[in-house]
Amino acid sequence: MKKTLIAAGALALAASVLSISPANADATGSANVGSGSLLRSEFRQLVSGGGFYYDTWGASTCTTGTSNQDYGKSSMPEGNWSDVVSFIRDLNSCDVKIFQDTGYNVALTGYVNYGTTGRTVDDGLNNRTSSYYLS
Ligand SMILES: [Ca+2]
Ligand SMILES: [Ca+2]
Repeated sequence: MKKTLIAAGALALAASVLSISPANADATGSANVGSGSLLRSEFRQLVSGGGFYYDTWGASTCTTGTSNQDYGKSSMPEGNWSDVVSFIRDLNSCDVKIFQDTGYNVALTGYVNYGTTGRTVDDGLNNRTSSYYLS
């Protein structure tokens, strides 16, 4: 029984260290995804809002409300962007919902309006995003 508890504790510690220091926090470049002339969202590599960007483009503004998705990206291989997002801004009526894993698995937030100026992601969510929806 005691051994089991120690093992569980070690596993929990390892998991918390992994979430603080993901294996892949460095993008290799900036990326543009989606199509159209309207910028819908911009992710940045650094908590300061600097570094490489990952921009999502669309042909129209996002629709009112968040009951439908206006865009979804189930993985972010462009520029090695999985587990890189530190700062988010959204434009043209879009809000952003980020997920920890590819395929929209493990939601990290509901839809958030980060605004056109943008801001750093909430505590504990740095360098974790691997898929996202815009609505
Ligand atoms: Ca980052
Ligand atoms: Ca992730």
